[in-house]
Amino acid sequence: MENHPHPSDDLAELVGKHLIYTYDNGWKYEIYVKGGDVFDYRIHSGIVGGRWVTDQKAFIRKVGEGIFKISWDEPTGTCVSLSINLRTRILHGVIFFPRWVANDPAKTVCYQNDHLDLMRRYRDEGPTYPKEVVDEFATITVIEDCGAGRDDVINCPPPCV
Ligand code: FER
Repeated sequence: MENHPHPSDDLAELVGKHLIYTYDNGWKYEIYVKGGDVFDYRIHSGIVGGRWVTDQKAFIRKVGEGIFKISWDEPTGTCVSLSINLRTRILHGVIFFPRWVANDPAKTVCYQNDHLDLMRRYRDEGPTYPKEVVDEFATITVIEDCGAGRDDVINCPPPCV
């Protein structure tokens, strides 16, 4: 039994939200939280700008009032964990890129859902190490409540918002 309050089940404030944010290093990203364990995203700029993904499974947790974490492992082997504060509109992301992505990011720039086998092949070919860890804060510039389960929020490559 946990001996501390455990807010992780109440995702109502996050699910259905559409966010656009810009990292302090200039990289601009967009996510739509489609459900309690799934989201869509689009990358506007940065080393993998142009990449977009729908129905990515993730661990989504509430860790405080208005504060959430989304963590996942991509078919490419890139792992990401986002901490999102909806109240202060600040996000912190940690991205763990395998070496092959850091060396040649353009290989991952696509609508990933149409290339899942290729991404897994690249992942398995590697190299994986040394990982490139990117640890950055971002400013959330847009928070829009779209409601859960929509397929029309992120449905084309960037830029198209
Ligand atoms: C993010 C940082 C990185 C993000 C996605 C990634 C959806 C994914 C990068 C990749 O797969 O190459 O904030 O938000």
